[in-house]
Amino acid sequence: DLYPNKKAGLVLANFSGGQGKSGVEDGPKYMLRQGLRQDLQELGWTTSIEEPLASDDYEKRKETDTSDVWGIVKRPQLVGEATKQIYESAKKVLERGEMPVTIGGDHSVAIGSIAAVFEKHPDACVLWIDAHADINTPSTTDSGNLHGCPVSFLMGLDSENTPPSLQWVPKCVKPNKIAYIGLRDVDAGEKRILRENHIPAFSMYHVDRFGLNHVIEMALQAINPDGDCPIHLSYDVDAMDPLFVPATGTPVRGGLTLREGLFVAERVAETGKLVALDVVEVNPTLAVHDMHVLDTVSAGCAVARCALGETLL
Ligand code: Z70
Ligand code: MN
Ligand code: MN
Ligand code: MN
Repeated sequence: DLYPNKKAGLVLANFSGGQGKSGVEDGPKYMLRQGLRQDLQELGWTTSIEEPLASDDYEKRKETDTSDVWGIVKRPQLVGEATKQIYESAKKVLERGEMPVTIGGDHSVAIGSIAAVFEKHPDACVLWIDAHADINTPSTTDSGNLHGCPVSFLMGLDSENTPPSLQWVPKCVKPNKIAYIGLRDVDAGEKRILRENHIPAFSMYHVDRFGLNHVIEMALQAINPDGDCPIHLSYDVDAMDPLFVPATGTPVRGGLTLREGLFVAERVAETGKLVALDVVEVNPTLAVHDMHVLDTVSAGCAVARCALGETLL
């Protein structure tokens, strides 16, 4: 069995402060209502639940605290506090020997989960599945939204311009320890950062050019050449095409098909090296039909099931 222990800690990261739209904080609720926990238990996983954000009303603070800005950067205090709580929860999960499965929320929540994973597994690597690179720094961001910046903090890029509330984030991810798949909406400043740091980044062009299977092999080869490193899979559902995942904050056409999106998770499961998973950017309120909610939430749950071994025979 690729996952002999089969214990998962679901970290409910119901947080929207890394971007402007509300609704993404309801992702965890919808995925649980869809039956995620039972699904994983049917696959043989024992599951626990962590609610790192339960003791404060982050949505209320998002609406009311207009002074939480740092230059162009929006809500650094809120994001700093929420991600620190997520970090503490993910650490607890890891200390119990369980796999943190962090359910977003916007992608800033990966600051917490990835920081925790690298504390436990300093030799880990990150596979970042996304239409976006999320590697802006406070100096390069045009939007000021911190869900577009998590990777830069985790890498310690431009650390002299890190807002004080995010200075707790360990600079744990080296440029040869993260690879991207699915990119198609990358800012000019982000392209420069990817290029200058030689970060392995595979866009939809590469998926079309080489096929997804080969792209995954190249990505894993780049960050995990000997195949022995623990893998953190950080999965933004907007990597998949809005045909299949319409209810997300920044849909970009021309993405992975549903099968391709699940294949990435299946292939990672097959390595037997997965130690943590994020599923983020499910925003049920951005659906215009009930079918859009169902499609998106179902796709998010399917990513989690596939990553935890559902389709391996
Ligand atoms: C843009 C920014 C982003 C997700 C949008 C977009 C970032 N690069 N990430 N939606 N998931 O605002 O920095
Ligand atoms: Mn809400
Ligand atoms: Mn993202
Ligand atoms: Mn994205």
